[in-house]
Amino acid sequence: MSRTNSSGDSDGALAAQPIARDQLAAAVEQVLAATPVLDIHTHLFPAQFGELGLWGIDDLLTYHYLEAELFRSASIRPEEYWELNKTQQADLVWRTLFLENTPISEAARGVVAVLTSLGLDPGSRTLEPIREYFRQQCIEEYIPRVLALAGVEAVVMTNDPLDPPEACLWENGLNRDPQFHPALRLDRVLNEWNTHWDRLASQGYAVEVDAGGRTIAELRRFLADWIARMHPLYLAVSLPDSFQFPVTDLRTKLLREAVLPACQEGNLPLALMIGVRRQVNPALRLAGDAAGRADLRSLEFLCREYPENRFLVSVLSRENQHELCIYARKFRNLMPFGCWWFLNNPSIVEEITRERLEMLGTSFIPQHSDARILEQVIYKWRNTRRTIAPILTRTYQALVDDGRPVSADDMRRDAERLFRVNFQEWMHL
Ligand code: RAT
Ligand code: ZN
Repeated sequence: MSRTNSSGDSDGALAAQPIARDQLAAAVEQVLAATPVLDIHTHLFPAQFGELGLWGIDDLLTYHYLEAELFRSASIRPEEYWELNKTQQADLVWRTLFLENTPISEAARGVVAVLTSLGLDPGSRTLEPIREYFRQQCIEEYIPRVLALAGVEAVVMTNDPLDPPEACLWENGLNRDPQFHPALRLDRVLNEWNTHWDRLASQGYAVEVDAGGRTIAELRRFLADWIARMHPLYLAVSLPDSFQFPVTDLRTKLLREAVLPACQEGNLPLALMIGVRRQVNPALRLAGDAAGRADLRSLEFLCREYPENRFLVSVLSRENQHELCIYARKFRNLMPFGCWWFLNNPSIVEEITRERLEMLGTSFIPQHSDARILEQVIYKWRNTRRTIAPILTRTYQALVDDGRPVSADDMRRDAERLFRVNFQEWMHL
């Protein structure tokens, strides 16, 4: 969006005029609707990734957020559910959460919003007409259409070099899709070394289970090779609530001696997603993870002792949010982002976003979608805009009441920082 358009200076002058207090809400909504998003963490893939990319009604309904809800409202046991094929699973989720119950949870309402925005009937008794719609879509054309509907200009993927099908695609060479930026995910390296070091070995790196011998040099070589192959925007890892750094453990060694130097060398940020308690109920598979409060003094140490590194940070526990803002005020190499996973509900997004605006102005990244299924960007970004609009409006109203008028230009600059520019500048894009 430019300040002036074909009608020239007068529009530019108008955009710089104070907006009347009672017009602020409408103006904020307009600006947020018109500001495209750069979605900095998703699990989406472009068409050329084939079956790794999830989309359509059956994937939407078997999203793990909904599976967790299914087991609360249906009598089926997880073991029985996993025996069903995907169509049967989706039918069961639909019947249970959308027909026998009112779909009011955030994840269920999201499916309703997606169907509505695609012109489909969210009250359909059967999924067949909905499935028929998705069968007719050509994925290459459908992806940009969905992103446009969501007001998303591009997304960042989650790319795992130790996932064999994905690694194989990268090794065979991929055409870069400008709407899908890579991010090199290191969970298997940093959290599951014991069970994954041999995958590095099978890619030709002389690493050892106890990280002895040439492991560190070889891990550096592995990272350098994958950075050269993927051109990721950042390296990333999710970490447990028990994460401590530095301590005498393998993760500290791998982070300190390989990952942090690799980030420095490539001038790449490291995204830390802290506070997940993986598999508290393994029977639920992907839906079996939980959250816990972390000790953010480890983050303080990282930001202070590694001033040349940049850290994009999301914390999963609601209780950690305030400290995260405080640390962001101390360390400019720390960029808080998103209201992650269990936090991505309007009530909590509102609380966190208000806190961040109050403490950090517009110098943070308010949200990422974490979409796993393509169409989720539609509802996740719609809900984000809907939640943030009144918060920004109240903020501007307070500013006006305190004597500083607010213009459309101000709003646009703020929205662009929040939805795109903070990330782009952080990435040195
Ligand atoms: O939000 C989610 O879908 C989680 O399952 C995780 O993927 C989490 O976002 C992560 O990236 O680890
Ligand atoms: Zn994620």
